[in-house]
Amino acid sequence: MKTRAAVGYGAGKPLVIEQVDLEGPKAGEVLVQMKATGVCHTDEFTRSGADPEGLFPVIFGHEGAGIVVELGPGVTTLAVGDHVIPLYTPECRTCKSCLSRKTNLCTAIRATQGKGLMPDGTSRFSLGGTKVHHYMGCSTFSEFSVVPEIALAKVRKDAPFDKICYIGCGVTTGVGAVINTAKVEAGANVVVFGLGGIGLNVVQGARMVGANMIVGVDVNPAREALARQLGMTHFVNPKDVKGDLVAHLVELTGGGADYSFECVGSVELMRQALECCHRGWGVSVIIGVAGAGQEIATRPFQLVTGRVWKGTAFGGARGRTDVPKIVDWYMDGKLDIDSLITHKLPLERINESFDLMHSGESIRTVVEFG
Ligand code: NAD
Ligand code: AHE
Ligand code: ZN
Repeated sequence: MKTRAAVGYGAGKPLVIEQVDLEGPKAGEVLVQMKATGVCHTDEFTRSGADPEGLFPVIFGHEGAGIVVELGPGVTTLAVGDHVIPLYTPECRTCKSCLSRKTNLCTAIRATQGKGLMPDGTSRFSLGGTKVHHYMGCSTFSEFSVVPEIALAKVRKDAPFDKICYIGCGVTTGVGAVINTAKVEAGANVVVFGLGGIGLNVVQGARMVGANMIVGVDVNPAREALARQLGMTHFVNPKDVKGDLVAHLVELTGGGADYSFECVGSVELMRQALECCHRGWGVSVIIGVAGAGQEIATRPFQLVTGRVWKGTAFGGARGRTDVPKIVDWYMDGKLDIDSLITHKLPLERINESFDLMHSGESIRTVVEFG
């Protein structure tokens, strides 16, 4: 079949809308009609050429929602017509990682996924006979995509696609980082670096669990109002701080953050996020992803004196189990998604979403498939 998709041909190049050839689902795979997709900073990270795993040509997108239209042989847990959210972190429930109960990082298909391929080592997408890569196992910037069964969360049918697509990455990552990775407790003081599509979900996750201070740090002053609406109690613009930002945050939080989160992708901020944590127990969670060749650094003294550095992917969520619950939280009014979706575009204008991201105008742009 043919599918309308935004194709990335090379680092830094605008995506091109094409009619791409798509093979049907093979064993254990499912054909999904995408109804909506968010554009995450990670799509832009890879499009820009910063991702050491980046491959071209490729169909980006990993924050989608859609409907099952065809099942490959052996698929038993989904039916045609089911509403689904693709998962870049699958949940096979049988690999060593899934069975460990210590991580959400299912390893069943990570090797082929990282090469832009389906689990059998081939791509379903092609153009004029040339292979086009899948992206993070999802490729949601295509009206139709083939996704492994273990990488699809079945969700309720009354939830709007143009909102719940965001649960496919940003919402789950931010809220999950608070609940699953940091396990923030009521009364804790939290510092969030970066109040974009991820950081604002950390803020609302921290509010949900009853955090005391929720300090937001961002160089964009326009982020303050929405962050306060979601639960931020204090705003710090590093450009307005005279002297050292870390010292300022330690003083503001009465000795340091119990938990901090880096939601930008800057190795300098990752260091500041760790060092603003409380001596003896502060935990800093890295969410942002940094480009090829970049490394984090701190004095070992920071860890010797009890601070803990952690990282999280997809907020530590087990997608097939947790994503349907997060959809329920949204539908029950416990999570605000609507305020964070600031822009909507048709697929033909998807490149504008990257401009909106860079100018700081958008939190999330959602592309709807008409
Ligand atoms: P975004 O562009 O929406 O938000 C980034 C925010 O950081 C913006 O508000 C921007 O103003 C702010 N910022 C930039 N420089 C800053 C600085 N020096 N100090 C303070 N604030 C600064 O991006 P996003 O979609 O929220 O993604 C954030 C990061 O998280 C990216 O690196 C993305 O790739 C990563 N990410 C990781 C996961 C994961 O599972 N670990 C999931 C999704 C996204
Ligand atoms: N390819 C990058 C890694 C990027 C990365 O860490 N991705 C996150 C999800 S970001 C979603 O917006 C992730 O899931 N990581 C776990 C994994 O297995 O990739 C690089 O730096 O090589
Ligand atoms: Zn993402």
